[in-house]
Amino acid sequence: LGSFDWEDPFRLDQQLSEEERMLRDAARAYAQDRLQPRAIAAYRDEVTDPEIFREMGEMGLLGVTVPEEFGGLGASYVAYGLVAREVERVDSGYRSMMSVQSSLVMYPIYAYGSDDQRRKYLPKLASGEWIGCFGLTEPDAGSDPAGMKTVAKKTADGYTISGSKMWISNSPIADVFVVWAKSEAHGGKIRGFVLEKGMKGLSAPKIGGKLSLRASITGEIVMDRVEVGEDALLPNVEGLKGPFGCLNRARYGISWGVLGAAEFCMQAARQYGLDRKQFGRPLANTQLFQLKLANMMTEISLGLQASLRVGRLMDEALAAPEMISIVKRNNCGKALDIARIARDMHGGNGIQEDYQIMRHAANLETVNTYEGTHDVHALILGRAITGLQAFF
Ligand code: TGC
Ligand code: FAD
Repeated sequence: LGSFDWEDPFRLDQQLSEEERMLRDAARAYAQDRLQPRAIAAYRDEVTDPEIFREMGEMGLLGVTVPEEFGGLGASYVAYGLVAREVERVDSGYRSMMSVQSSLVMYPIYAYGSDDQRRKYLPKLASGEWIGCFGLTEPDAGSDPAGMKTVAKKTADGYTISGSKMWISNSPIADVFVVWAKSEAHGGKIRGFVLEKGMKGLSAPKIGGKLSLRASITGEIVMDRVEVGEDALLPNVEGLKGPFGCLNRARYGISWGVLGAAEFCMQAARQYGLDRKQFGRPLANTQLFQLKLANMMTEISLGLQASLRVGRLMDEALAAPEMISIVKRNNCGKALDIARIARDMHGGNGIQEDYQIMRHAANLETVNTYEGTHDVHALILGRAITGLQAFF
């Protein structure tokens, strides 16, 4: 029989390729050396440093799966997941910045864009010189994006886009906006457009007062008859499967990311329990404390194996969206539970910023909601199980 490592119960490490291990280690070193020292203040002061995109670009962490000829690494989806886990081990907001740029901006330009669009945008997004955002959600269309009101009207040489998007990560500092609108010229079907900062009628005010994900800036996208040429249209996709194709990738990345945050919380709770004595013995020497740690380790290790399996299937183009719903939903829900319990295990210290647990717990509230809420993913799975859709 083999030995047991509580930090890697199912020997995930052995299931990775050499290239995946190297990228994971580089991402961990960057996240710990460069992001960790900034995270507490960035969250407290609600500051998003655009320089982080440049740094991530230099490290090759933007567009990990995009081919090298467009500035990416051409690496596996498993590698992308491993990067998300390392970045989110520090803060979900930093992972959000990275995954929006990679899965929600670079991916659609790569998968649905023209050659000109790929050449124009991808290298600068990969280097972090340009920052991207993805506008799907609207004030009155969140879980139900088919209800969007943003509209593109045909003009002589392009389109006029009007509408507003809500809760858009990166938008106030974005150079490139991938937005989804109902296009009158395409029978009202949803089409993607690439807009650029500075276009007349385009603005992106910041949403203030967030008590979660404070290191990642969030805003609106307001489009007041923004005029674009035909070259702004993403030519190769039509309908909701356009944005959903991007969401599949981002949701998958999140399934790894949240487990990085959960691992941080579990490891901190374990150390706290070993160091802190009450009733004459370490807290970790009590049955209740050990039960909580055992539950955490079990959920994290099962979640990692599931994400690895889905990632391998993605690399073979065999992953179904429902598989992604399972890991996005379960890993987010479990990570949120783990962070809340770790907060409790730290007693009063658990609410103090230096311990970093409360920040993770608050962040995970957002991650459990965006990219399809916990309940919406249950309905996607319920539909697959019963053949009956229960959204309305
Ligand atoms: P439904 O009838 O199910 O499907 C409409 C069309 O879309 C296709 N489709 C998919 N294609 C690829 N991948 C998927 N996962 C797909 N899901 C659906 C489907 O085949 C169909 O195609 P066609 O050709 O037949 O028209 O659509 P519905 O309107 O009934 O959708 C229901 C529901 C609830 C599943 C869906 O709307 C949903 O997932 N809602 C959640 C919305 C959401 O996730 N929003 C995310 C916004 S972006 C974000 O949060 C970024 S945060 C990032 C960060 O900061 O990290
Ligand atoms: P609603 O859809 O109004 O849901 C409210 C509640 O009702 C939830 O509990 C939900 O599960 C439940 N509910 C909804 N429908 C049903 C149903 N049929 N049956 C039962 N219960 C239901 N969007 C983008 O497009 N781009 C971004 O970059 C982006 N970044 C974000 C960053 C942050 C910090 C946040 C908070 C959100 C972001 N979002 C982004 C938006 C996010 O995707 C939405 O908030 C999410 O999809 C939920 O939509 P909603 O907030 O309108 O909630």
